[in-house]
Amino acid sequence: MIIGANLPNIPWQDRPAGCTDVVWRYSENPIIERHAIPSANSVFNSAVIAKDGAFVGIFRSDSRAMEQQLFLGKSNDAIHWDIEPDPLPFYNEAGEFVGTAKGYDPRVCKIEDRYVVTWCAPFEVTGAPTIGVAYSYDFKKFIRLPNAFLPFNRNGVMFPRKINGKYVMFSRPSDNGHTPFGDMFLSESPDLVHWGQHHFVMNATGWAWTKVGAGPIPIELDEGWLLIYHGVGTTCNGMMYSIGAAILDKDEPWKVKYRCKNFILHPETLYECVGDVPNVCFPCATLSDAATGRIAIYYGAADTVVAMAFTRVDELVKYIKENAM
Ligand code: BMA
Repeated sequence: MIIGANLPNIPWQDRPAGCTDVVWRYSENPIIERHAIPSANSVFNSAVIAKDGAFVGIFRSDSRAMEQQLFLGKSNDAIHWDIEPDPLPFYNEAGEFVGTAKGYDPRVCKIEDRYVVTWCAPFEVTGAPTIGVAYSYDFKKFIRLPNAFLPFNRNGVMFPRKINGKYVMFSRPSDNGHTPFGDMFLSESPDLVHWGQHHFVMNATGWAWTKVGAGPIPIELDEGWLLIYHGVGTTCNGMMYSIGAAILDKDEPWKVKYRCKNFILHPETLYECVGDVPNVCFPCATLSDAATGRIAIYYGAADTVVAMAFTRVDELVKYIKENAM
């Protein structure tokens, strides 16, 4: 059902005995502690991807000066990570250094021969949030492209192949703060620089009554795109970030075929409910194995650590359909 690579070495645990949930947590969570980088106060919403039989990633850390920065990491098992101590340097297409990676919530997408990183970047001069774009051929040198959109925008998430000849990216127009609204849109580009032809995808509703934003890179299935996303509800004590799932049309991915009315993971454990920002599960990546249908979901917990959860594609698709809105 997954159209993608066979990755037999992704992390995996079977559903624990007695658990009936469609998504279950890794027993050794969190996999990355808050001080995994020397300068870090926290390491959380981060992106990982398979490369050459092993794994690489872009990690979000808030320093002890609360600077939001991105760091490169590598791993042989996608559980234990070696993360560089210094933030990721960017270069322009002429090869000149143009500064280190500032911002948050990275996603990494392999598309054709490039790894494309999108993240919430401060717009020049104003520092307002927008979508930064950079790419690398080798995960060593990263070339920064112009920001994809005007402020204010967050949760820029690419599709892993061109659709109808265009690059496609989700985004979530926002405000300058802790946005109390937000629907998901997607935009098309011929070149990763010029973005337009915008489409509405889904709104905030149900358990995600405040806002929604795309999560990991969508997973291609035979019957459409599996979208895992975050959704937010606001309570008298602040926002709760949970994880949701939907299936989008293959050729017109702004068309939602099924959207699950239940969240698939909600902050429940200590590491999700206690941290710098309590009650946050924020997914930024998956690893999946087409042969077995196994999916490992990587999510930031309580804006403090990185955690992992598992599901199987056939069970998740069945659950989405049986519980569609
Ligand atoms: C969002 C982003 C995320 C964060 C979440 C909860 O606006 O800043 O990085 O996980 O808020 O604080």
